Amino acid sequence: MDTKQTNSSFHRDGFLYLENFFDEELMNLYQNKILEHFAQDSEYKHDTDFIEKSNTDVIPWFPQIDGEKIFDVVENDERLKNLTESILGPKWRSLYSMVMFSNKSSNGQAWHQDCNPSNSYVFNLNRLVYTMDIDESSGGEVVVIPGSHKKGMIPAISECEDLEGGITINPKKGSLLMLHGHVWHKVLPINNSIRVSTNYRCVPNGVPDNVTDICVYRNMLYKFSDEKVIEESS
Ligand SMILES: O=C(O)CCC(=O)C(=O)O
Ligand SMILES: [Fe+2]
Repeated sequence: MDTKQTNSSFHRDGFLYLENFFDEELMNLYQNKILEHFAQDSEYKHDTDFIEKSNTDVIPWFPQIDGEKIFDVVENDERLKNLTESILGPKWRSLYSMVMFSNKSSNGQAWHQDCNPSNSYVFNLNRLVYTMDIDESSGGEVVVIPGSHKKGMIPAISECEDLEGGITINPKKGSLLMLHGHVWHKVLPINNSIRVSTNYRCVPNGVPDNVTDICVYRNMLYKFSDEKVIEESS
């Protein structure tokens, strides 16, 4: 892997998608653990107001907090650490890993930015690992607007009906998607199967741990820790 090239394409586009990054056996172990967990517990954890307003239909799980050691393997992967360091620079920090589960025929995630873009140095990096193939038939493809991490706040719905210039990624099992927290992105509705993704979030040196506490949608800013809409945009 040419880290100079991957680094410059990440900073130009706000994302980097790499297929066949993780081996199949590891992905099977992850997927089985995830399905086992959600077979027992697929209650919504977000409050209903949030689900309705944000149009975000995912159920989170923090496997490392639950002591699931297998989820340390990606975290400790030297290639992933090197790639992260080349993008974020020295002294970056891991925040947590979070599995996101969506039921069949659910809504996916509306357009958003993971955190406020007002300071270009203050952002999170998502390192998304896909343990199953996601395509047109499953639904749940990821749409990203290249370069939008440099364009500030995502436009309110009244400013323009739809956002132009998105590219659709169909993440394959074993792939890695590095996504800048300021980039405008969404997850399309889920069709014929459940959908899971696993995110290893991290931040550059100096960025606070709670950087993703306020998420930016086209209709609002939402603060997770208070479970409150803090600003509505029309
Ligand atoms: O599940 C995905 O593919 C992307 C989810 C997302 O928007 C995020 O992790 O910030
Ligand atoms: Fe996101």
